[in-house]
Amino acid sequence: MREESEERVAGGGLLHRRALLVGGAAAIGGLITGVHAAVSTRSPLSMLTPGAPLSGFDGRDRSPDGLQRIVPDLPFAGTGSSRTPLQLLKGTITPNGLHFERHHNGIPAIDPAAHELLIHGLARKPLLFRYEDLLRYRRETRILFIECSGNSGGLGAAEPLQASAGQLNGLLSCSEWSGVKLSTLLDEVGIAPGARWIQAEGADAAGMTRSIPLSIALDDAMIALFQNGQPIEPAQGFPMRLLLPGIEGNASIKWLRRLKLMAGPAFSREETSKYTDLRADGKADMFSLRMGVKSIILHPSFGLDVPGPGYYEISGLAWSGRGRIRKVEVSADGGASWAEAALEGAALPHALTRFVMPWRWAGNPATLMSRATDETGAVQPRRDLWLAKYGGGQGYHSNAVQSWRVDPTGKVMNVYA
Ligand SMILES: Nc1nc2c(c(=O)[nH]1)N[C@H]1C(S)=C(S)[C@@H](COP(=O)(O)O)O[C@H]1N2
Ligand SMILES: [Mo]
Repeated sequence: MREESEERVAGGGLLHRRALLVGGAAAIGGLITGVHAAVSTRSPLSMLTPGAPLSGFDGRDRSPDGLQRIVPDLPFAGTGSSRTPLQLLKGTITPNGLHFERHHNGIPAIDPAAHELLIHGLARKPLLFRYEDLLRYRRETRILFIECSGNSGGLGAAEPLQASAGQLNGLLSCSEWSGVKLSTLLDEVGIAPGARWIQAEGADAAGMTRSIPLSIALDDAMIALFQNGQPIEPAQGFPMRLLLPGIEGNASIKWLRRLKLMAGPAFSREETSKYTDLRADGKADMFSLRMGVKSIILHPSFGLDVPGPGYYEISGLAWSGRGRIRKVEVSADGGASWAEAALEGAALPHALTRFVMPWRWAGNPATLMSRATDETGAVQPRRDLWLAKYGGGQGYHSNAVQSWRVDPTGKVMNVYA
């Protein structure tokens, strides 16, 4: 696509918007990437030393309004996770300073001018892309959630944990992400015959690697560069991360430096020893990548008690790795009866959707539950049915219904109903 195919639509150099479809500035303004990779996979410094520890709020301990990530006491500063205080937020977007974090060896400090993304393996023409190259490609912008597959793993505990909704479920955040479609870059390198998987590697000291099927990479995978309008945060993978809509967070490799086209998966640590699902029959499922349909009630919830009988709005979030939320039902009698909640705003695919249910509380003990259904018809399972599918200790992909008990004083507790 060069000048001959450009169509002027008005004076002063305006071009038909069709020009955007062919790849943006990178394609029209002349290919500025296309440095043929002199395949050097020498590890950058950021891979050789542990990175910085979990952030507080924007690196500070506490914001004036008390909003901060939920940060645990950890024996090792660089590995672990902080959580989004979901119960204190409205709407569906997570402010950048409150995005949950999961680092396996800290946050690397990466100079965007020195960072390169290599795409190689079963590629016709392996290429290195600099950050500034990627900025020139046609961008897409999507609102997407990221959920760690270890989120809500505490639901498997023998006794219900008494902790806030964010503490229990806050390995979940949702942002507006802008970046380059991975399929655009794969088009440029040219996929060689036999390529079926892509192995992605981060430039952190964990050298995180995950394999994803090529079908996902070609469908809706993105190289994210912006998070809610700003360059993505260091904690979220600055200068670039892989972002796989609806897929378990672990596979969205941060500080992305390498994508290798392969015939099969790499069977890395994170897809064999970790992030597999032990079934009740003793076998383990690997590559169970898509997150299930799920919802949580955030208000009322543990720590957000009900002051006294009266009118309230039960509110929470629902989402699914398989697309849009179709409906959310709420029960106030422990699952004996259910009714459909209102959805706030449009239900976007692979994004958080807020639900609201009006509630007149008479002051009797009440057990609140929510149950989401997605556009494929999948329904969030009951806890006992979910547990029955798995062997002991399973903590990944927990999407079972959670219950809050409101006692006559209005105190809210986590219960197994
Ligand atoms: N390079 C790299 N990518 C990574 C990780 C990591 O430790 N290193 N953690 C993964 C895990 S387990 C999750 S859940 C998500 C978390 O993304 P976030 O920290 O932006 O919330 O990043 C994934 N990508
Ligand atoms: Mo994770």
